[in-house]
Amino acid sequence: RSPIDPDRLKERALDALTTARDRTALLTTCVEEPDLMAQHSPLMSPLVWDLAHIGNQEELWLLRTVAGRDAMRPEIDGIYDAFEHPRSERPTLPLLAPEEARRYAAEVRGRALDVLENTRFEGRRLTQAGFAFGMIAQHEQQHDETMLITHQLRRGPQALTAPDPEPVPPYAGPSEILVPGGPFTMGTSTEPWALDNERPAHERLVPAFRIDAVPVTNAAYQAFIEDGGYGDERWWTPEGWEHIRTHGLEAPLYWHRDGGQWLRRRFGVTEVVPPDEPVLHVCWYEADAYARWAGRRLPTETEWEKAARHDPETGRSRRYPWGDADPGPEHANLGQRHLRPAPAGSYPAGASPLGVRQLIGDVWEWTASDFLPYPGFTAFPYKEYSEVFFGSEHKVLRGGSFAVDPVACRGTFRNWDYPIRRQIFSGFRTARDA
Ligand code: AVJ
Ligand code: FE
Repeated sequence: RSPIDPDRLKERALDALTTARDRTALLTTCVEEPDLMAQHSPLMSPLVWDLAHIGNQEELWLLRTVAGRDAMRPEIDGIYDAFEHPRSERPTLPLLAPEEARRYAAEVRGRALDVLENTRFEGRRLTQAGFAFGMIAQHEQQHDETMLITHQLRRGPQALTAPDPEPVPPYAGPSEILVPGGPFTMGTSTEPWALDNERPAHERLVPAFRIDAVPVTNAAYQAFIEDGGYGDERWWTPEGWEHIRTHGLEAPLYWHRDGGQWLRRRFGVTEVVPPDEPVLHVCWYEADAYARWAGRRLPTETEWEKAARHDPETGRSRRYPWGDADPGPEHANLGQRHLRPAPAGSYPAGASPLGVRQLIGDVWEWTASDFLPYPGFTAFPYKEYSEVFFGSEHKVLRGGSFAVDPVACRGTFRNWDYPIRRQIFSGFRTARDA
């Protein structure tokens, strides 16, 4: 049984597409044209590539695949195929100029809304429960997060602003929470817009473990730095040690020391690193080393999801830590409402039944696990979303960040990246065997 009212799915699809486009518009109008065309880091595409790629994916899935229309501009498909050109090469391609890219994406959207109106949310799997529309809204929001990453990498004056999260009293609850052992249902077969890698629901047996009640904070991470953590080989995997030595890493990305204190650059503004905020912009190797230094370990992906979804009273897995209701502003810091994580201990209304906080939103949380398919996985609707990334090269991140919209974030949602990446909005929490 789907927790989402099927009669409202069309309205939700329209709403999700509109919300995504508003965000895209903001991220691509708050800087001048040269900043849209520039490559701010070889890790990222020019913003104008993301803009037209968003339109091109929407055209491909909603206009051509769902509605059977002909290609509007077949000559640009190759340019916006993420697999044809690596990000570092994209500035050299004959990209649509900003105005042209905007017009193309808007034209696709106009037609896609007609398709939405005329499509029955049933029949073939692509249109069942409006999946294709939900998938495209999620795709756009994922690129909106990618574009925010590019904004953070960009040098120059502040272009984006948002109110800060509400201050909260320092977190004073238990530092870790015992999650009892026993079976747990991981993944989903009922969430209508869940992507292929979240499916199907399946049972896993999880031994009891303890997990941090809140994400690791800047203050805690600074203690690791001050204790010489980056210079002590004992805490690092061989690959991690090699990586930090080669690249001279000694603190999270964007941090620099100024006399006795740590400062960081955040969307064009330099500030003192706030002690109570979840640590941000660490790679998997750093998260893993911190955990070992603390006498702990990263949670496995299964443990993370059990902490987030398992209701010990009913044995059921919830959609979110707080229940089945969609995320509201009282539950989690999502959707670029704020441009930073909220202090540790925020959102008590978003806690899991056992009291674990901030699992959803704030920072993506590195887990110990490789990105692998669930038993019974089938690629849908295309292998290049998940399947080609399965294996030991990528580590799983869970829970979403302040930068991701609720449509692309839930208890089952899986993200992944290379263990060296830290331009993403990544943090972590630690765990240990019970
Ligand atoms: C799921 C965030 C790893 O950005 O590479 C966007 C999302 N896939 N377009 C990525 C995605 C295709 C993907 N991540
Ligand atoms: Fe994409």
